[in-house]
Amino acid sequence: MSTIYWEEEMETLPRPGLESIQLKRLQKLVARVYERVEPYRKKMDAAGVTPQDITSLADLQKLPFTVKDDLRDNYPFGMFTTSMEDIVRVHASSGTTGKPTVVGYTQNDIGTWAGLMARALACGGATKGDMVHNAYGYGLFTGGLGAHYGAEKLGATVIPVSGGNTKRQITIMQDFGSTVLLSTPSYALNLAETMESMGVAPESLSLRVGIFGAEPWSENMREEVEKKLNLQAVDIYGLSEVIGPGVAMECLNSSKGMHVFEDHFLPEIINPETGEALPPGEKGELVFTTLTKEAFPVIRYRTKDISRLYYETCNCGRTLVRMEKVTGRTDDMLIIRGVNVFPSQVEHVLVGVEGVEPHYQIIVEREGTLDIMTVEVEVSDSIFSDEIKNLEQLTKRITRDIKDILGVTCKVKLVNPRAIQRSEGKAQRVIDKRKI
Ligand code: DLL
Repeated sequence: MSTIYWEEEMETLPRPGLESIQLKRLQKLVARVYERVEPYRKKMDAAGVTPQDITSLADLQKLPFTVKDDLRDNYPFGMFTTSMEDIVRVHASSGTTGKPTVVGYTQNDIGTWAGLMARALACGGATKGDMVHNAYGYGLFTGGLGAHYGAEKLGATVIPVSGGNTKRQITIMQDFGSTVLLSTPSYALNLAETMESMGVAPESLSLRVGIFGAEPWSENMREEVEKKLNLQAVDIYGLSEVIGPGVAMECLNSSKGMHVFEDHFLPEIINPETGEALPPGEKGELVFTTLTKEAFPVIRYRTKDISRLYYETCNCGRTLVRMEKVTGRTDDMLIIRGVNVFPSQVEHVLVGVEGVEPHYQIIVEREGTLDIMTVEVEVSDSIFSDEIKNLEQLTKRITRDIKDILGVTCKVKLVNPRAIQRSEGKAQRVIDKRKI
């Protein structure tokens, strides 16, 4: 398939040209936040850095990081650069603890975001002629409205279906001829399963591409969703604090992650322990500086997402750096008896085992001083009706694979088909009872 661009000139700009745009935008941004946002000014003063000190992109490292707590401390609107009169929309991310993070947009920001999402959709192969089934949640979550404005800007037809009411969604897909599905990967699986229960064959739908994101999903999960929904699945990344969906997007040719829209977002990878910047190709925590946002720019925002950056030009022609698929967050990582475990690694193992379904949950408890990890996973209908012996073998096989691949001993509990709660947005994969 030939490459589809939304803004070809920007997406294929040779690096020197791109970097010069980035530097100009960065300088403007730093001056603006220093003047208008007290928390930024205070931090920069404490670090002994002024806007005039930013004379090259490397000078970015002189600036202090921004973390979620900075946003919480200034809840709800204390980090906005504009007066509330100029804010036309707010969104919020819930998080698991504490107050939500509130983000704001001016009219220009909404336009920038729509352009970025149009770019992302085109990067994933969507065109004006598509029927876009938008099952990201509408509301305070940025997924629904963010994708909606982008699909409209692209000129596609949007079905603003949001999450939930799954059977009705399938009827809509059939009747309206949805060609592009936008949802979380876990909700895509939920849709696939419901289709099966309704006797709807994936081949009878018109779906061509699925643009899935907002939560980590393994390569095995990609294969599973592609098979079950008869489409090509591509990854989309974003976070509310940076803009929402549309920060980075996988193209149809890439085997190496998602293109970061670098003319708007400056990425860095740092060592999460020391804060030190890491060279290209090394794995660490992703940090973003927004270059074009008006209402709520962020400087060196620590995402806690783990990734790495690849600077080689992609064979799609885009010169934009690629970020590796996010497999976990620094705060997602479970430490089980000294071994680091990411839920997506467990998923990768489970989805590769025949007889189990890609529905699972990880429960972590503490018995005395010992961490106990239990992996609950659903078995398929056929296995479930088999003899006990098969179930025992399956349990042993999964326990062994997890031990071999992750290096951790866990308990495996096979559960009935459909015993694990289905997601309508982001799936809850881990219940850590040590924190309750
Ligand atoms: O999840 C924005 C979004 C909506 C992205 C729709 C893609 C599609 P938040 O609710 O603020 O924003 O959550 C952001 O979700 O820091 C990652 O940990 C995770 N995340 C987002 N996209 C991906 C992805 C939206 N493609 C947090 N792979 C981020 C893995 C992802 N994790």
